[in-house]
Amino acid sequence: MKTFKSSFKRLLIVSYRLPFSIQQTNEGPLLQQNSGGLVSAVLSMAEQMGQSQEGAVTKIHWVGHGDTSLQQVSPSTLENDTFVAHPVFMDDAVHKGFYEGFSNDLIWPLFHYFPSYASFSEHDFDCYKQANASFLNELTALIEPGDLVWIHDFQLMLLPDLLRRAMPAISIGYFFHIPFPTYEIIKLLPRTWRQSLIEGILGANVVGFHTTDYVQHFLQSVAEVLTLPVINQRIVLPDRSISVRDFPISIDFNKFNTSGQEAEVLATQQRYKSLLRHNKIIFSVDRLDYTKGITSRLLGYERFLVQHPDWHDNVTFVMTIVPSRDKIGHYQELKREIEETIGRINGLFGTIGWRPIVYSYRSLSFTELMALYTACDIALITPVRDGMNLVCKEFVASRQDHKGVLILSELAGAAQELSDALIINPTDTQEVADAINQALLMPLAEQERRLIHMRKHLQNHNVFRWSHDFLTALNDMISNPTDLETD
Ligand code: GDG
Repeated sequence: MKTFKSSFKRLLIVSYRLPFSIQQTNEGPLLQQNSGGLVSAVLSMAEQMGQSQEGAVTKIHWVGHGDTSLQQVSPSTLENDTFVAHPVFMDDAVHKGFYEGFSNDLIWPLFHYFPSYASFSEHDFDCYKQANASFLNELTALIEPGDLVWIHDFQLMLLPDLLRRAMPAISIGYFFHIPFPTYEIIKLLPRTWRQSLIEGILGANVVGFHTTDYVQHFLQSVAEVLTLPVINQRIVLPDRSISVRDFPISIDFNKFNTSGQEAEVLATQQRYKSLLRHNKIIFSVDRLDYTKGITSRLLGYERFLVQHPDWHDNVTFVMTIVPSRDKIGHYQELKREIEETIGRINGLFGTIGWRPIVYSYRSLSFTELMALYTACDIALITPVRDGMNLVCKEFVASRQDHKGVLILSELAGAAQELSDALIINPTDTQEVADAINQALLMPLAEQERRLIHMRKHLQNHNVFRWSHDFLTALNDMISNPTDLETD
């Protein structure tokens, strides 16, 4: 693992979600740390940043939205060996307009190219501004000279500029986790909104996206909205410049590579294989979301079953959907559509002894997820738009046996890196059906060749490299704020 040489004192992470939640137990409230990608990356940064002069391990401060469970516990509970959490509390109505409204009902659909799902509300934008200001208040109370602030994602686009105005000398990084769309989409936002959002992001010293396409789209919007000069991917302001670059997020390769060998995972995997009568297994797991291309995936599988009756009874599609935002109309509609389609396919093709699709609407434990990654013959990942998509990377990393085929949508950011997958367009039903057939017939030597190539890439480009590269770029930018040489 590379060591990170920093010139800053403390790292402050800011994201909508905190890295842990509170579980109520008989012994009182207990801190439960999440295990997501960002948390792993930041944990490794904590290790790399090493120890403070007093010998104590440097703790990472994390500012995020505080839900009601956090309101009932004392601040001293919100700390463990690695993190100190700083919850941002806000009025319920403001939170609703900020999170459910502006973030999830406008920015999410718009930036994933679903403009017809976007709802434009002045009230929600007002809440978004208030919520970003609440994050600013928490931060300014916390920041000490020499701190570095790393802000994440589309819920906090205004925060970098708010912070820059409050503390002009502070070092700010900003990373955007979803696609940044072309200017034709940004142009749908009212003029003053798009200007505030772009100016908001430009408060940072370094702005990161998953792919070079998103970088180009962002720079195009900067040029259109603010007419600022761009030299070598740096936006030039009178007093400083801002570096805009791609930093493809990744996973903890070793964790997924080794977890597949754990006894509990192996036992679960064997149980699944025998329950599915050693059929070939196609697997997918996604949050319930219209961006994930779940319906077109089902239609591709249905076409495959129509065209290849020889595979009936010999293949099973294990589809897991993780509940998400299911109080929102579009999501309820999507769930109904998915479940009707699954019912129709199982009704059409199923027999007493064979269900073509085994569907569950719940979250999997890590052991179950690993068992399915390692048991399946095909991972079928077909978003119609996805910033990156970590599931496909996790599948590849978990296949120490070099068996299995990844079918991946060209509309996922990950497709730019994982070109040894079978790359498909998810709306092309025939292409999906053909890819399933091709994957089922693929010789083991070809599966191995493709997987080895992708695994090597992910081993070298893991989540630790992602955070290391981002913070190094930020460190360099702060050391040379006006140097316009290529990064
Ligand atoms: C956003 C962007 C970008 C999923 N189901 C279960 C489960 N998961 C875990 C996976 C994976 C993560 O959740 C999902 O990550 P994705 O990247 O696929 O998607 P988003 O949550 O939409 O994330 C995305 C990402 O940010 C990072 O920048 O890649 O494009 O939309 O780690 O393993 N984990 C368990 N059970 C489940 O049922 N245990």
